[in-house]
Amino acid sequence: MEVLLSLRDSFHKESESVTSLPELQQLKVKYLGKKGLVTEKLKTLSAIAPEHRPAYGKTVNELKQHIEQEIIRVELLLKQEEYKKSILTEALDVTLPGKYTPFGREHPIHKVLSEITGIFSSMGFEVEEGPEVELDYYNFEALNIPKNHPARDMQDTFYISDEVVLRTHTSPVQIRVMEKRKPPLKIIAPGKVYRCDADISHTPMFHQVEGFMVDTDIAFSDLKGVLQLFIHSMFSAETPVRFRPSYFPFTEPSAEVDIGCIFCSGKGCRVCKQTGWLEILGAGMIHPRVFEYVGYNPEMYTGFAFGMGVERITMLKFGIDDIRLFFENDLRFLRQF
Ligand code: 2NL
Repeated sequence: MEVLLSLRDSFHKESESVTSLPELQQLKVKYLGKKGLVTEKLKTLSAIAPEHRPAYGKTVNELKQHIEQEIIRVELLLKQEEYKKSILTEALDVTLPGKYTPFGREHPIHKVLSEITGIFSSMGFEVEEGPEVELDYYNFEALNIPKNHPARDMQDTFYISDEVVLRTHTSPVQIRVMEKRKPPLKIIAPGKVYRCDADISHTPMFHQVEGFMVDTDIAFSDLKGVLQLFIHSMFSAETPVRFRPSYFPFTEPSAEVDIGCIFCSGKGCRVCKQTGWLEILGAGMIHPRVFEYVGYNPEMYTGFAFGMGVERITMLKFGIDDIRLFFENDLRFLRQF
């Protein structure tokens, strides 16, 4: 019994000096482990005189339970200590100034692209997209651009193979839509296009919005009305608009659309080359041969189509004279929009 009492004392002395959880674990093994000091005492019960055994056994068990409880208590204390320490050392100072994270913003080209599609959406046009790597058939053939047409020249088109190109306009999107669906259709096709060209007014990739409308009796006057409304929404309701005869293989008749120069109000300046007018769009009535390619009866349907370069419109809108600024990603330029 005295041995048990001194075991209890020595445990208390040791447990008081424990300063970490691993040390406590070692102490636990020392007393309660398989070969622990208390466990040994239980194993040697048979060496005790039979009349003392019940009392001895009871005391050993009480000692064991006491040590178990003590270990749990000390463990809790140590954990609390550790937590307090971690609060002090890992504390987050909420009064420190935050790290500055600059906001990004929409690229000017994409802003204008969204504005253009927004105006046509409000007129009831649907927005369609299509592949940038396109078959020669959709990019040229079905648009009535013959095999020997200058627009097909190696200089202008990025060829992937004999039959595959990077699209040079978004018209192929419209051909694909017409192949799949029957009129009436009012569609715009915005997106990236590619031409093998690079100088102060050309980049190998740029953006276009094309659009078309097909039904049983669409007239040139519909084209004029839609484009005039677009221009007045995009620039100002007072902007003069002029339709000038032109030529595209996929429209007949064709027109180029000018607006009164927004820099000199038509008086003549460097930007409009003293003409008082700026060209912003190409358009026309869809060529009957294009309708034949997509399986529409040209006797039954008519339609108009138009195309514009987004970079060009953005440059005119903001008075930018070098297209390459859009692609250099100089923040001093981009932050101005
Ligand atoms: C321009 C001129 C134009 C079209 C694009 C078109 C599309 C189909 C059928 C007929 Cl599917 N035409 N598109 C028509 C006239 C002009 O773009 O100067 N673009 C920047």
